[in-house]
Amino acid sequence: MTLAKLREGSVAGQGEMMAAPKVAKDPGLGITAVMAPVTDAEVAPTKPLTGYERYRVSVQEYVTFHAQGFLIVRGLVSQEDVQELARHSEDLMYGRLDVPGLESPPPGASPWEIEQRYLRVHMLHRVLEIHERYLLHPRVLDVLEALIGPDVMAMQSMFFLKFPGGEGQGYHQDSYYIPTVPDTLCGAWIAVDRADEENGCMWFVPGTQNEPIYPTAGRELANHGDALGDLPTVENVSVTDDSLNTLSRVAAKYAGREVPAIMEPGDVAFFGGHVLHHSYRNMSQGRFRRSFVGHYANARSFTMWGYGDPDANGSNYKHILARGSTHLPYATPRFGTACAANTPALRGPRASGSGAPMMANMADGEMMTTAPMDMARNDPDSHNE
Ligand SMILES: O=C(O)CCC(=O)C(=O)O
Repeated sequence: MTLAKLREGSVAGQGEMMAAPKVAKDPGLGITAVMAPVTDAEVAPTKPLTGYERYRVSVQEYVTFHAQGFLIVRGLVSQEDVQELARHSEDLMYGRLDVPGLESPPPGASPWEIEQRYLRVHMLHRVLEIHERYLLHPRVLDVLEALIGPDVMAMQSMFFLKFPGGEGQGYHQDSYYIPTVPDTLCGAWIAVDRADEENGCMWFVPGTQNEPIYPTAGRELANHGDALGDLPTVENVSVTDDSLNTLSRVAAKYAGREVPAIMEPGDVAFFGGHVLHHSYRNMSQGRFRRSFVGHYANARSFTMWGYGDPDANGSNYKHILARGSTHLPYATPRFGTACAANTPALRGPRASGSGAPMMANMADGEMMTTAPMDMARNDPDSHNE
């Protein structure tokens, strides 16, 4: 992957549409993607999850997510889990794990050299149990179930190791990279370290969740087809220089509204696929800004995203059914992390998932018939009689 390619937006930053090699790495950006195929033969038996208290989203949280395009749920992930991710990040950096596609540090490298090798790694849930487990973290899925569910598919994982001095990512919209139809994409960003202005936290532009997805040249039809008559193209999405990245002009319509997502370890930011966001370089002297990020969609959304597979029947079969059920194909987690794909109790709505009562009530919904016409039906006064 080259920086030029990133600028074109064809693979930019979200690890999609990556071509044939099993491992792709751009040394300049420190982005590594591992694209291991999954076969049924490799799928491990289900490991039940214990010890997680279900998180139930409040009405206010739901409203906030829609009103500002993102929601931060404080302390959603335990400190124990965060510490596991932090320890794991050191194992990855220092080459203590044998991960296909990740090179061990060269002999004699200094800690500084070792820690600067990777800005982020992509899609390791296909090769490491711990990444699968955090992509399918039950409390993260609890929130997604409320925001974009009840049926949830887990599509992408990224582990940011943003070291002091590590680059940011310019304005972008995630659904540009990961289109789904209907468009239900949502990211979940788990803070491993405190993230603030100094070490390159995320910034969101509330209001932009109502904007369409702006295409780059050559991708005009990718998200909205030709339904929007005056949709302009943009250039250099994800590039940090705002004078090149013309999505910054969309952000400028919301001047004064942009906010930093200041987060403590264990806080999780949920952000929809349309909201404009970006991050700056890590300007701190010695503070990492590590985070584990998953991207999800409603499991009933169709997608062709992933690995450059031109299969017109979609790529849903490659993405894990995390919660609920779906009429579309889906994948089962390779390492057996409990989720809807391998645990009937989480499958719903016909099983016992939280979608069950919802679906049952749907069947009972009021019928709107055309005759006989009841003129008083929508007249508020008629109810006072
Ligand atoms: O963590 C960052 O700096 C950027 C992450 C991001 O933009 C994303 O996950 O979509």
